[in-house]
Amino acid sequence: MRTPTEDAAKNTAPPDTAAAGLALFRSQVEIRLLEKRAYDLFLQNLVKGTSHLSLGQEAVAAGFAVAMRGDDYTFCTYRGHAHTLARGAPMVGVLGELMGRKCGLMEGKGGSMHLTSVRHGAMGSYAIVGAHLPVAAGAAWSAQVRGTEQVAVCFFGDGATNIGAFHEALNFAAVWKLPVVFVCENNGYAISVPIRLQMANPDVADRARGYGMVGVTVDGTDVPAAFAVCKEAVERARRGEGPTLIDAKIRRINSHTSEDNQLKYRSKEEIADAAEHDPIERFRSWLVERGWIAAEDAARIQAECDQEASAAADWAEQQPDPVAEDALTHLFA
Ligand SMILES: Cc1ncc(C[n+]2csc(CCOP(=O)(O)OP(=O)(O)O)c2C)c(N)n1
Ligand SMILES: [Mg+2]
Repeated sequence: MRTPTEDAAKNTAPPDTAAAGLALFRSQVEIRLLEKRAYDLFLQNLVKGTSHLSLGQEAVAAGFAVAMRGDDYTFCTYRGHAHTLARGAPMVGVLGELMGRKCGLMEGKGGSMHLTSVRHGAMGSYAIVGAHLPVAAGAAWSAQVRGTEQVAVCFFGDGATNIGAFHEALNFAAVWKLPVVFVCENNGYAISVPIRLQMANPDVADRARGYGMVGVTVDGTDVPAAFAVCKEAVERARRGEGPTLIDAKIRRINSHTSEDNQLKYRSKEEIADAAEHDPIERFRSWLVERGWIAAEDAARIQAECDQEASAAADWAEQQPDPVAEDALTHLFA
């Protein structure tokens, strides 16, 4: 008998058109340059509180966004700038929110860890580890009941796989064959705790078999491979064939938040190694080798995205803060 994991691998395909390849590239570059800008703003004390960057982790967020339909749902964690932006939220809305300005996605009242843009299907960033997995299953159930063929994609870290809600959500989704994709962005750390101290079996996809769903492991820094897995999982859900658990092995280049010193828990060599596996750089070479983009055009896209992030940051910085009366808007009881 084929294992669910083998079945999953057989239908995957890398981006098969230059247009899909370029969309993936641009999305990742936008995320990278927006986050670098966000870090600069943090150092200038313009981003209040902390923020969780995803330098080196962009491929999975971009891969799903390109593979998804506009009305599909995304649920992510506090490390959610990438996912929200990739679904189409504007840079000014994201940077404005990080700076607590009224032009922000939630009018400056949510901040970095709660980015939401319902209009773009980005149904929230959740700061309670694992809390959003049952919520994503619920959204998928709603789509199933309504017969809309929408898919919910839920992103979380390796640390979240050891929370009770992980088990409840995956079991429920498998029993009901819900159109949901569970994506573990496995960067090998929960803050400073390495994966070997978190779980006896570091291969998260192995757990899928226990729930009776498809499990797939992929190198999340290999953009064509990751995109293929994203696309197949979304299509499987849309065909009514149920959920998938993806273990995307990625490397976090930055520290856990913009505030902690990662040298306290990992070596300079390990950080340098993460930077060497930069998915954007690897994918740029892949596109150039295929003749889908010229090196100058890749550089032009990078310059355009950098300019866009700068302009968004400058504009947002000039915008007003929310006022006291705004505290009472967007509430329901
Ligand atoms: C229920 C709960 N417990 C603890 C925390 C504190 N906390 C914030 S981030 C984090 C680590 C999560 O690691 P992981 O799921 O691997 O995600 P990553 O930050 O690596 O993307 C923890 C324990 C929390 N926010 N929620
Ligand atoms: Mg982690």
